[in-house]
Amino acid sequence: MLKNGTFTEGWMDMPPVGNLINQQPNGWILRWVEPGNSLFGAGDKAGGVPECVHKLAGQLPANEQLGAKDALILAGTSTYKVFHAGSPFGVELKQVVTGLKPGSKATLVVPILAVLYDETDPFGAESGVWVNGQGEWINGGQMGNRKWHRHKVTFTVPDNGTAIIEIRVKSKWPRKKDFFIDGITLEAKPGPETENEIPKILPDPIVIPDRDKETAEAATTGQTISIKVPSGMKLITAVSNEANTIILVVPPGVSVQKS
Ligand SMILES: [Ca+2]
Repeated sequence: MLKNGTFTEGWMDMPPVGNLINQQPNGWILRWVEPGNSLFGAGDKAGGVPECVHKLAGQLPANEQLGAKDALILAGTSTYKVFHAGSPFGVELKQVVTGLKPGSKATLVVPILAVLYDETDPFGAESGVWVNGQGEWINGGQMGNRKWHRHKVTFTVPDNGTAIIEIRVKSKWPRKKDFFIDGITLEAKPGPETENEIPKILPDPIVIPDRDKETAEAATTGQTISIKVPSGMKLITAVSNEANTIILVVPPGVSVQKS
């Protein structure tokens, strides 16, 4: 099931970027778009690395506490904040949830609040949520200023019982923007216990909305390779995004011969 949707279960410090030490919440994979790179496939580029940190209740004024009028905390005693004072940026939080009941319906809700600072461009800030590649961006004009927008994704759990969750925020202009994320919930049914099941190495689609999708689609399709596996050994396959490349992982003591 989903881990640490409340941002109360600790974090790991990321390698410093200058003086900045970002916090990767436990249970999540944090990444940001490197300055100079496209903001998730758009024509706009990141200009800086934003600060990605937990804000604890004690660091917020009374009106921003849990349950208060302008609450920035929706659950527990902390909230997750992503912000930059003057550079475009893009950030992703990702989590792979396994062990869900195949074929069942599940609902993910991700509340995100943007502080727009008098931004006039509705696309100046955007946020979005994807599950197994399905989802969409919502722009700042739709989100509103200092309002919790609850991204809701309802999906059918695939055969592998897995939900790849991707939460993204981006700021397009060299102007100040803050995002707060908290109170993430996944309503889902657990799958049957699978003690001896062969683990599946999952293809990671790295959902890239819009334009840079073609990298994934460039892979050659319709080809078959054959591989001979010694008896007593299992074969596990996965799909990668690398075109024209076959990656073979073998146990110790096994050598590979290319025919
Ligand atoms: Ca929280």
